[in-house]
Amino acid sequence: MSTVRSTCPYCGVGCGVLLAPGDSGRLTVTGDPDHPANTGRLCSKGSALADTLGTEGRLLAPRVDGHETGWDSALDLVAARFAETVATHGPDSVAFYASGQMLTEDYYVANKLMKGFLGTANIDTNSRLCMASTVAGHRRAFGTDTVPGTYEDLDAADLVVLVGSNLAWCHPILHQRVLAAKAARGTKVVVVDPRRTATCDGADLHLQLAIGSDVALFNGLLAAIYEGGAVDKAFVANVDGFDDTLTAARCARLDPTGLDRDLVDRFYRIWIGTERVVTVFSQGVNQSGSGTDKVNAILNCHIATGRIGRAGMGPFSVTGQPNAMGGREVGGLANMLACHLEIENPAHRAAVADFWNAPRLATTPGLKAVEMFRAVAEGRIKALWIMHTNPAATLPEADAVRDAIAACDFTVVSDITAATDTARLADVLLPAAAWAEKDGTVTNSDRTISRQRAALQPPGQARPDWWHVTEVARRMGYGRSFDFAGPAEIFREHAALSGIAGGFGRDFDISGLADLSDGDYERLAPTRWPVARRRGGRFFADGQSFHPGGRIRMVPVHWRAPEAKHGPRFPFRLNTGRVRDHWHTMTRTGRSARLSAHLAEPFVEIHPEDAKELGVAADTLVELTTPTGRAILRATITDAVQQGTLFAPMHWTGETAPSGRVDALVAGVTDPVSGQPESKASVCAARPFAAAWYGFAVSAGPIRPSSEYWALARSPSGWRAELAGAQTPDDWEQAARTLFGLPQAEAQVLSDPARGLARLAFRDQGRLAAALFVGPRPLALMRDYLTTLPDTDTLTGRAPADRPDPGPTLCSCFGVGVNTILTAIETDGLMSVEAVGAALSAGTNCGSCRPEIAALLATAHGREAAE
Ligand SMILES: Nc1nc2c(c(=O)[nH]1)N[C@H]1C(S)=C(S)[C@@H](COP(=O)(O)OP(=O)(O)OC[C@H]3O[C@@H](n4cnc5c(=O)[nH]c(N)nc54)[C@H](O)[C@@H]3O)O[C@H]1N2
Ligand SMILES: Nc1nc2c(c(=O)[nH]1)N[C@H]1C(S)=C(S)[C@@H](COP(=O)(O)OP(=O)(O)OC[C@H]3O[C@@H](n4cnc5c(=O)[nH]c(N)nc54)[C@H](O)[C@@H]3O)O[C@H]1N2
Ligand code: SF4
Ligand SMILES: [Mo]
Repeated sequence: MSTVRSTCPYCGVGCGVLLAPGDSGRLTVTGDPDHPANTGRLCSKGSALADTLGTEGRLLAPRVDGHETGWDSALDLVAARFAETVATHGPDSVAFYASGQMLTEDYYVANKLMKGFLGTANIDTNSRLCMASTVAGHRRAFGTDTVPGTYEDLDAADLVVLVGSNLAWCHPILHQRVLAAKAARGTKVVVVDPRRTATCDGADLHLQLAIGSDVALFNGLLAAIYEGGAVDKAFVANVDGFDDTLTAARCARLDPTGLDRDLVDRFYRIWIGTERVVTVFSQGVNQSGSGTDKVNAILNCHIATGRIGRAGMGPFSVTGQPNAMGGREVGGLANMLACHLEIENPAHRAAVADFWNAPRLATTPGLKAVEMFRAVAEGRIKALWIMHTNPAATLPEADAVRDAIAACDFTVVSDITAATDTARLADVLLPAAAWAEKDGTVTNSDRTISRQRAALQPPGQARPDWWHVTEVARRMGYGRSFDFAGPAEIFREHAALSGIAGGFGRDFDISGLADLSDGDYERLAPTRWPVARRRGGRFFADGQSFHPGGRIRMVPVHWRAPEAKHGPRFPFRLNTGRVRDHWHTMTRTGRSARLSAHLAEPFVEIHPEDAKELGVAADTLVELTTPTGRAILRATITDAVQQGTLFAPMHWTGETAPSGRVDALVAGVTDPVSGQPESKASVCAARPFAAAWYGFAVSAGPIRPSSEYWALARSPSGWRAELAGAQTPDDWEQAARTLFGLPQAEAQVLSDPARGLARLAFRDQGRLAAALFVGPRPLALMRDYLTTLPDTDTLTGRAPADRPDPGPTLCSCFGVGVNTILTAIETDGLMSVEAVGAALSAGTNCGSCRPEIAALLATAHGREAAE
């Protein structure tokens, strides 16, 4: 095999990668120097992609009711049940729940089958939880869902404002581009986030506003733009809604942001005084009961100043998933048709029906994600197909969603593994080919279409997602319309349909690619759309929109408080989001020991004053309750969060930490325009979890915990687990044997029941098989050291004298711990991130940990200065 060019399957930056055979047949993954998104760089997740490949844990054959079967019987069953359900209960009794991680070709056929042939628009996607508010905001302003920004704008900007975006952890390569611009041209960086994040470390200003108050902040900016005489009158002359929008912005009496007035004025002055300003926004904006209004509040400021669609300026929604954009292009949302055509527009419908030769095209919008799963719960949807997403863990009110899927008459899940909260509930499981095993295209945040290419054979019977869909379509009698030999054919059809959309004056037109040969498709280089026969170039600088009449619209918006209301029973507001080294429900990143070392268990950030009042000590466990669910999480006491607010990451599931399923806590409240859930502002109560014991386990083999709290992760020599329970077991040795599945192994037990301490080691043929440490309080252990011991012949609680405790891993590429870095800073007098890199290599590969190293330097030198 020679080197294969492909695209990273994680975030919407869409970095190019090179796949090449490495030692012992393992694939190596490096950055593609020729890809415009990353020019060779990769973040920690991209750098560890090779760790996540391999057949362990993969779903290798179709399963019906838990039993392996062949493709024919599984596909026949799916086709028969969907056909039967439509025939008996009508088209709207079936639904498809898709994903912004599907390839464009997979997505296109799923959308075509549902909307064109089954006759229902009940196909929605996890992008509803992700980008829907941006889509709705763009459509209100521009008449279509067009992202005006490009990555080059970040390089050319003099001010980058990051609103509700933890760019350093969630789009690390873009963050590095912003920091490079800062170094090269002095670009100022402003972060607008209720929480202090790693992104704030490289920022000039952090506006730590109250959760949900962004509309007020940007309405204030619009008023200041007007009062400061910064309106671009020539541009606004061709804009609708200016006066009403300004009036709405200026009528606010209240300031809900909680921000210091001087700080806000400084921000307004910088924004107004800097022509080249890019306002980047992400989930802190979208995932809100007023998400669409937040989007328009931001767009309004750029439109009023004419700072849009020109080099170095514009509003810029950065997409989360690798193909969130592609999904929007094919019409993966329940309220879109295809190629940015509208389901409510009869002319658009007629054109698509004609192009597809569709027997019964859906005529009205379908159910959006949250409504869709409510319809499942109520039995209105009786057959459901879930592809490439894990809704039982990631939709709000996740416990109710889990129950709904379990109770659904017929559920099909296409996944690469059977070990997910959703796959465990399926009637039929279809094995999917994974990244690096399949071909297709994805569109990144700046509209660049890139190829994903296969470098490996799919294991067992796994087949690509597009094939699952077309085979079911064929069995339902639609073979002629789904007779695709491969992704290239699907892509050509999609590109041709986009030409029809272009004929209607739509933005998404890639008809210039409709005649690619298979060879051209194979070689397709990263290409930014539009690639039209009619027109190309940038959008909106000419003041033209896609509304009838062609004028851009400003939209009057008013601040509203988050939907869920505080009260004495639920006094906290719960914010949720992501960590640096994990991807969503961890079915891939969780397989990598180095990615699991950065943050190995679910946690909740809680302000020191709140912790004191609740009696929560550092590293103890906290029980959170909301009107919809309950969770137990590790307390991280920090003033990064504001008093009265909590932050918890979304990544842990029934597989990795059943009491840490954060979406069980999140209310199913949605934005009235976009239907996107308010995932960052649930009301919540907190109290200490009364743990009788805390434990830490390492093992060469699988660990099977059953205590009230547990969190499982991969480690360099097998597995590691954090444990805690409300009741102390009578016999630790018996409990540990069950935990490790080691009924026979030779045990070494040290226990001090009076003090609640126990230490157990199990040996197998002289080597350490597993060990368990127990204490009455959170355990101070050298965890990163202990995780290296299973399968060796040592066990001491302490690191050997010649091997100091490295502390928690910060740099996952080189496995460098916090203590190692702090010691080097102190003993070698290191002053900069570069100096730390030169001494320890930390931060010199992917660079994702550089903000955290900078924070360590600041703390260490701050401490010295204080001494
Ligand atoms: N490491 C990693 N990277 C990822 C992903 C991953 O799982 N892991 N997932 C990808 C996906 S799909 C997505 S969508 C993106 C998400 O990327 P981001 O949106 O950057 O990530 P989040 O952590 O969800 O949320 C961003 C910030 O919004 C803030 N926030 C909460 N409420 C408000 C508010 O009312 N106003 C403002 N201004 N801010 C608020 C939170 O404090 C948080 O720091 O990341 C992508 N990249
Ligand atoms: N509380 C809270 N909840 C959130 C969010 C938040 O910020 N806070 N963020 C929301 C956002 S922005 C998003 S995007 C969602 C993400 O949520 P999900 O999409 O539900 O999470 P993933 O873990 O990415 O799920 C992807 C699934 O696809 C499987 N898979 C991997 N590769 C393939 C393949 O090639 N084919 C198929 N068929 N399957 C495959 C994986 O094993 C996994 O089960 O979560 C949302 N939920
Ligand atoms: S920034 Fe990281 S996760 Fe995102 S595409 Fe690039 S390498 Fe992949
Ligand atoms: Mo997302």
